[in-house]
Amino acid sequence: MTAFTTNQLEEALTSKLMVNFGKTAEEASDAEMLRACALVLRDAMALRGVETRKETKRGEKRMVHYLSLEFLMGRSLQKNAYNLGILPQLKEALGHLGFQAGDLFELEPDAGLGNGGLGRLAACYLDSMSTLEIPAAGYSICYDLGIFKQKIVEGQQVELPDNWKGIGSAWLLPKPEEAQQVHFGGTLREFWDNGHLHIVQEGATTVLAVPCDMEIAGYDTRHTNVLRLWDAKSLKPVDMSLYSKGEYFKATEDEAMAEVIAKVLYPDDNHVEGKSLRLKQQYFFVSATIQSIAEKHLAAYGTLTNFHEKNVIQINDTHPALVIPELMRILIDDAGMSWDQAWDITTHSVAYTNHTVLAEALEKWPQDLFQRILPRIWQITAEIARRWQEKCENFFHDPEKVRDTAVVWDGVVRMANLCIAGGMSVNGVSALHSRILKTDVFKNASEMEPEKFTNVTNGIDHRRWLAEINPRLDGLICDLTGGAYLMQPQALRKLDAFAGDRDVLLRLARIKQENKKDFAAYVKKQQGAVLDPESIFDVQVKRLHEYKRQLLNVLHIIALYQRLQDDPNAIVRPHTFLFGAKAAPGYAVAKRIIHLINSLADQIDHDPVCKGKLKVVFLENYRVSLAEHLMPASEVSQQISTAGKEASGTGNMKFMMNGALTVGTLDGANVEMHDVLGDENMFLFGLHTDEVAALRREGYVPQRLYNRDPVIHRVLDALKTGFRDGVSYDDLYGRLLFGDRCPADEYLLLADFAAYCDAEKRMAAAYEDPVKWNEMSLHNIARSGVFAADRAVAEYAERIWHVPYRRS
Ligand code: 26Q
Repeated sequence: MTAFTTNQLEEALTSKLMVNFGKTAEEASDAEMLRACALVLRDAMALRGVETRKETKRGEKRMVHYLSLEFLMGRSLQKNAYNLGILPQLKEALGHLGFQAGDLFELEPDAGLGNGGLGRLAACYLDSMSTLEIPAAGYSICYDLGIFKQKIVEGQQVELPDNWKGIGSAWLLPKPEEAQQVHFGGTLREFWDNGHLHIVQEGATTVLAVPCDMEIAGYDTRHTNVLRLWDAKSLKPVDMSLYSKGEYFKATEDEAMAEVIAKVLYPDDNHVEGKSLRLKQQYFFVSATIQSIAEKHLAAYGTLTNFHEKNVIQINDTHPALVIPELMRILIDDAGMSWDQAWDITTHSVAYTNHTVLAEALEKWPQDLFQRILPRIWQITAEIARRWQEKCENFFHDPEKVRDTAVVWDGVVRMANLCIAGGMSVNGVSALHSRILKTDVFKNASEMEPEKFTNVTNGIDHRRWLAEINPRLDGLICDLTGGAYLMQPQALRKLDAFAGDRDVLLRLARIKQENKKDFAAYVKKQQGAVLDPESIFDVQVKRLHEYKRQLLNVLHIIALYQRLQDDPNAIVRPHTFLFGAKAAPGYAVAKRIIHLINSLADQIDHDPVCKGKLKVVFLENYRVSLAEHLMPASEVSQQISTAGKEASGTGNMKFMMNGALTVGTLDGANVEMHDVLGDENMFLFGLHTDEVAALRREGYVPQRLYNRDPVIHRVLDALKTGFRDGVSYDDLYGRLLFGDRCPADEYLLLADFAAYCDAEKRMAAAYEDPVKWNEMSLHNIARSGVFAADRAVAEYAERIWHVPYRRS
C-alpha cells in the first residue's frame, strides 16, 4: 500500500538530484532537495492519477468538476507525504541524506492562489474528494503571483509580490498537448448553411490556455484527482519581422495582452472589483475548462447529448458563472443542438454555491463591457435573460419581483441571478446563511423554484488542520480512541467520555502549553516579537473587513488598557491578543484598522503598567502556513462578526478542532457550533440576526451609546487622541459616530460592545479554573467532527452531485 519504503525514497531522491541538478545529496542545497522531494512525490502521484482516470473511464463514472477562481493550497510536501502514508519514511530518508525534514517543509512557499475562506474551502474539498474516491477535478488559473505578501512598515501594510513559482512550480505538470484556445472581442458574423444558422466571431483576439496539473492524492487510497491550473500564452509567436525592424513593443504586444490574464490574483475578498481584466480571467478559465471537459466527454462517448449524465459542474460562488452561457455556446454552436436541448443539459449540469450576502460582493457587470469582450456569450446571456424574465413575469405578475429576479436589468448583468436561472442547485454554506438566502437575498427566486435551494454547511480538512499540524493532539486522540477519526471524523465524539478524567485533562493542558511554546519560538524567529506562553493566547485571524469587526476587538483592548491605567491590578492573568489579517490593497478603512492595531500594540509595549499583563501582537503576512503553526497554540477564538453577515466562517472550525474556545456571535457556522456545544462550552454574546434587523428598522443611533456609556465614551475618545506614535484615528472615530457616505457604525460595534466585554470577562474567569477550561476544550475537540470537509463533501455527493463515494 505505501508508495515508498525509506530506502526506496533515499534512492529516488538521490537519483532525482543527480538527473535534475547533477549533484549528490552532500552537494545539494535545501532548495534543491525540496525540489527533488516534490518531483519524486509528483511522479508517484501522477502514476496514481493515470490509474484513477483509467478507472473512471472504464466504469463510465460521473465526474465532478469544481470550478473556482481561487484555490488557497498552502504548502504541499508534508501534506502529500502524509496522504501517501510516507511522512515518517520521508523524514527518515531525509535524515539519512543529511537534511532536516522540518527545515525543508518550512522552505516551501505557500501556493497562495486565493484570498481567504472561499479559496481555502476549495482546497479542503479537493482533499476530501480524493479521499472519498470521487472522480473529480478542480479548475482555476495558474496565477504567476498569488495573494500579495504583507509587510508591516511603521505600523502599516505594504504589499509585495508573491513569486511562489520558483520552488512551488515543482508540483505542476504542464500539458501543452491539451491546450485550448479562448477568443475575446471581435465582431459576430451570422450566415445560413445547410439549413443551420452559423455564427462566427471575426477579428477576435485568441489566447492560448495551457493546463498545468497538480495531483491531489487522497488519504489511505490510491485515488488521485487533479487540480488543473490554466496558464495564458500568446497564440502568435512574437512577430520577428517587426522585431528585426526594431518595433519591439509592437512585436510583443499580443504576447503581453495574453499573458497578463494569468499574471495576478485579484486581492479582493468579499468585494467586487468590476475590472475588465477580471472578466477576461473568468471567461478565460471557464472557456478553457468547459472545452477540455467537452473534448474528453466527446472522446469517451461520441456525443454531448448525455453530458449532464456524466458530468456535474460545481461553481464556487458566481465567479465562474460564465460556464452557463459557455456550455450553451458549445452545445449550440459546436454540437448543433437546439436551444431547448442545450438548456436542458446545462440546467442539469451546473450547481452554484453562494458564499456571501454582502451587497458589495454580489457580482454585476456592465452590459456594454460584457458585450464588447464576449460578444457571443453576451448574445446567449441576453437570450437566457429574456426567457427567464418571461417565466418570472408569468409566475409573479408583479413588476417589482420581475425586476428583482432579472438576469439583465438596466444595462447590468447580475451573475447570481444567472446562476439561479441556469443552475440545478443553489446552496448556502451554513444553516443560517442558507435561510437568509431563502428568506431575504433570493426570496423571490426561491419562491418560484424552492426545490433548487438547499444548504451544505462548510467543513475543513481535519487531516491537515488537526492530525498533520497538531501531532501532539493527534497522539492523544489516537491513544484514547484510536486512529479511526482520520476517516470517520465523527469518532472524535468518543473524547467526550474523558471529560471527567483529570489525567486526560492534564495531558490536554500540557499539549496546549507545548504548542504555545513552539508558536512563541516561531514568532520570535519570524518577526522578533516575544510572546509569553503563560499568558492567554486570544486570537483573531482572518481577512480584514469591517463586518468581521476586528475594530470591536480593538475597542475592548483599549478599554482593558484604560482600566489598567486606573488600577494596575485590574488584570490578574496575563493576556496576549494576537491579530493576523490582510487588507485588500484598495480598502482604505481596513488598512487604517491594521495601523490602529499596530499603534495600540506599540503603546502597550511601551507602558510599564502593561508589562506581564497585556500584550498585542500583529502577526505579519497571515497565510495558510502561519495558520498551521498558530491553530494548535490558540486558546481563544474570536468569531465576532455582526450577526447575519458571515456566511459561515471556517477559521472558527479550525480553532474548535484544536481545542480553542470561541468568543462569538450567533452568526454563520457559529450557530451550528452552539447547537453541538451548548451555552456552557462557548462564550456567546451580542445581537441575533432578527435583533440586528429590528434595531436597524427602529433607527440605530450610536451617539446615544457614546453619550450614555462612559466606557464607550472614553474608548472612542482615545481613538481621536491616538497613542504615543502621534497618529490620530479620528476617521475611525467619525465612522463609528457619524458615518461617512454610509450609516454611522454600520456594523453595530457599539451596540454589541457591552455584551462583548462581558463575554471576554466570562472567558477570562473560566480560564482561572483550568479543569473546567480543559473540559470545555475537550468537548470542543470531541464535537468538531461535524465540521470535517469529508462530511460536507459527502453531502454534496449525495444531494447535489448524485455520485457515489467511499464510506468507512
Ligand atoms: C469578485 C469579483 C471581482 C473581484 C473579487 C471578487 C471576490 C473574490 C473573493 C468576491 C468574493 C471573494 C471571497 C469570498 C469569501 O471568501 N467568502 C467566504 O467564504 C467562506 C467559505 O464559504 C465563508 O466561510 C465565509 O463566511 C465567506 O466570507
